[in-house]
Amino acid sequence: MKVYSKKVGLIVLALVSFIAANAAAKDGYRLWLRYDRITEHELVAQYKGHTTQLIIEEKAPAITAAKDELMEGLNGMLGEKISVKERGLKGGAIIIGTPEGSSIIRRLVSRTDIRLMGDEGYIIRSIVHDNHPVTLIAANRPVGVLYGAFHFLRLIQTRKPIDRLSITEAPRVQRRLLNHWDNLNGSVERGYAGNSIWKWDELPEKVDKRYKDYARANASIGINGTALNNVNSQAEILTDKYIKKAAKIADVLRPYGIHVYFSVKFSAPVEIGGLTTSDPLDPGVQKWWQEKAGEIYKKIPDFGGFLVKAYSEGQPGPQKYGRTHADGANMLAKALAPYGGIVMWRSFVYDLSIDSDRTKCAYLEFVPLDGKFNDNVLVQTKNGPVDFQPREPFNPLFGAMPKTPLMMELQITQEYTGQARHLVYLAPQWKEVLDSDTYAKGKDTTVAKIVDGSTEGHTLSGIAGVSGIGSDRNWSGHHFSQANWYAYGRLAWNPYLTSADIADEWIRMTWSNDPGVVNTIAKIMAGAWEACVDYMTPLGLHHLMAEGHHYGPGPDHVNPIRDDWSSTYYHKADQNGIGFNRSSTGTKGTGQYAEPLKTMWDLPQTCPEKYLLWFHHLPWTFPMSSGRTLWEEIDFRYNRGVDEVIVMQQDWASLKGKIDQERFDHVAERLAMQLENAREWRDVCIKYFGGFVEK
Ligand code: BDP
Repeated sequence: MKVYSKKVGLIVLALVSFIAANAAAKDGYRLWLRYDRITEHELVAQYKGHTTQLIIEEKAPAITAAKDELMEGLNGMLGEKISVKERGLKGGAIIIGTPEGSSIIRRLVSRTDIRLMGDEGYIIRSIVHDNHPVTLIAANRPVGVLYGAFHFLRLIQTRKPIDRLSITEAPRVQRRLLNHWDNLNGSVERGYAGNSIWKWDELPEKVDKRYKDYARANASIGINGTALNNVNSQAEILTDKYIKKAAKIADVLRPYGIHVYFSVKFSAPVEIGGLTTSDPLDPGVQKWWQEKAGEIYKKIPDFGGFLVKAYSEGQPGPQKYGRTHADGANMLAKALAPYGGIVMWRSFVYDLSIDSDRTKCAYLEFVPLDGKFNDNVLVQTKNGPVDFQPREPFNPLFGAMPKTPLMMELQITQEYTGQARHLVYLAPQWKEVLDSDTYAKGKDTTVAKIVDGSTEGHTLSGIAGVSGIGSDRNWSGHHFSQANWYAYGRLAWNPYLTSADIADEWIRMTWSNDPGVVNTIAKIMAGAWEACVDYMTPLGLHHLMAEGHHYGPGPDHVNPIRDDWSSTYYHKADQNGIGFNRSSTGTKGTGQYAEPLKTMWDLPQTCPEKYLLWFHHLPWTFPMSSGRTLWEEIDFRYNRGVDEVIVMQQDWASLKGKIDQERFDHVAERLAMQLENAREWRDVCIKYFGGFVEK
């Protein structure tokens, strides 16, 4: 009887923990840090052989964070509590630490080797010590140890061997930021996953537990900075009240190596400082910003700096006082310099009085300022010259400002790519830009090499992703939008990774290691972006979306206020043809690119078809490489896009029963919506453009 009840007890216990694990597994909250129990027995035995104990001598917050993560991850995946101690090897051990804090690390890893890894890099190495298998995770600074711990966990999460490791890793880009377009009232501009996760009204008294999970997720992919508020900024973020609130967030993020930044409003000295001017050359204004910087650093000693959208889309800027972007940026940079802060000054400007072709404006305004920015200023530049369209050629500023570190801005939130309703894996889009050769300094001067600073030897380098994170339980709205957050972080760390490799990691960590599941999801993700380009804006078309929400199609949209907020401005379709002539016979936009791109893109015959209507206005009968006419090709692409979504849907359906029902259903529902939307895009655009074509 006793035996029986013990058995029942065990079964109940097992059932309860199974249900608990599954409840947590289903809603997507844990992102790619799921740490579910590994069921392959042989693998478990192998992993356990290397992970019976964790040896740590240091107490730095980032090392404690690494310890907590390793314990949670290993316990979760292997089902056995790892013992943590300071010394005394027995069985397979993981030893983590820095040469400063750990005598064992000092003994077992050469200082020179570690030094090479820089401030954030790490070494993971398998050795045999005292006859025990040992994994060393060593770094110069505690945060490197934390990054190394996440890497080590990722190996197990993706079922890689861990017995003969020899890994050295260091980030290629120095500042790897998320930009939250979060307003202080809790709303998120272009956010599709609920409200802001920053609960300003509760802070500083109450600190939401979610901030720590946010920090863990970001640290796991190497993100080391976050601009907390919208680039369309409110001056209040700089008041004592908000600095105190932000300081609380910074306290939670600090152990995870994440620095807090503010988007600031250029008119803040007038709006909240009681001054009559915000002129950057005015000594009173300069003093105000210097004092403000002092106040911030008192409460947030590792504050990162300011992000600024100036003189763009109604935001105030130095131009009001007859000053330049450089005058404005340098004034702020001077205020931050004593504390090591930086300014990220955006180049997202398009004043049509400078040029009637919007894509040319930023170049014309910023290139003359090259060399005029202070050392702690980055010019933050969107991947393409319009605005995060499904596909754009790279922004011509990349390569055109050699003396200035250009920070690249990508959009994780899917403003123009179906928001949180469409499954669109954006890493291929970002890779297309990063891998683009600018030819700025001869062949193989890729955008990635400009962004990481290697082309000109800039030590300051940066990349920013407009966050898609919100208060939704699954953080990103769509389970697959999480992949864009993940991929962004991995590419920010190393822009030379491939989108397929990143997808493979993410799928294994987020969905399953079952090869069938991995292959199917990988296939869906690999084609998703091109499908979206096909059903929204094929062949270089752009900015065809409906106004305001930027979601559905609106090729006929004409904005009465601004020409360049109209779709017709971009496609210029008429009886004679379609496309924006930016060639030397048109706006001369191609002239902003280096040779041989300039010449190649200038002629429709040599311009890649993916950019054809971006640079050229062509007759509907223009012959395409497929043998079809341009009009037939447009029609073909729109239909192909829809067909691709149908295939994505079928592929997804084949996963039924192989992944948890809750996430399966959620994605299936969204795919149905995506298909409906794709058809709408096709039908509306084909009907509208078809109206111009002579039948
Ligand atoms: C556009 C968005 C707008 C942003 C702007 C920006 O529609 O909400 O404020 O970019 O980047 O994509 O400043």
